[in-house]
Amino acid sequence: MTPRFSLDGEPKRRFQVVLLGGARVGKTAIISQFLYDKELQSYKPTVEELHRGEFEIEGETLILDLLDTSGTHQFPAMRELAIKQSDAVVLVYAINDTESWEMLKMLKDEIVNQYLYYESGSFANIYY
Ligand SMILES: Nc1nc2c(ncn2[C@@H]2O[C@H](COP(=O)(O)OP(=O)(O)O)[C@@H](O)[C@H]2O)c(=O)[nH]1
Ligand SMILES: [Mg+2]
Repeated sequence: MTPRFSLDGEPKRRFQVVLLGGARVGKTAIISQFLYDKELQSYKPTVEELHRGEFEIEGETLILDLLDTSGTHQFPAMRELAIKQSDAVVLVYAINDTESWEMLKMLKDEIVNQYLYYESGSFANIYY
């Protein structure tokens, strides 16, 4: 939802992805494995944490910020802001937790409504 170019016309170098989903579905574990190659040993509830990764792509250094959230226990206003400030949303559920799948439907509707609200219907990049 954030612009692709900065004000001076330079291509964007920082992208933010937010992970949303129920509690204990593995959001923090995904970030930990992806950025640090580490498996989580013990469970510690997340409030909100930003993890930064830097990647060299075609000679350019790009920054990928991964925003870890506490999922649905978060205040709706916090979630709304996190979605608004991110370029993409990753919805996470646990395959052994039916409720966490049901929760994604609610989150998906929230995200779609928010995009439609801010972009007045012009937002077309919604993939399932
Ligand atoms: N067996 C298994 N355990 C996982 C997996 N992903 C996360 N866990 C464990 O599930 C617990 C909750 O994971 P966490 O990433 O903290 O969940 P979050 O609340 O969504 O951030 C932790 O103890 C993890 O080690 C997985 O893919 N397989
Ligand atoms: Mg967590």
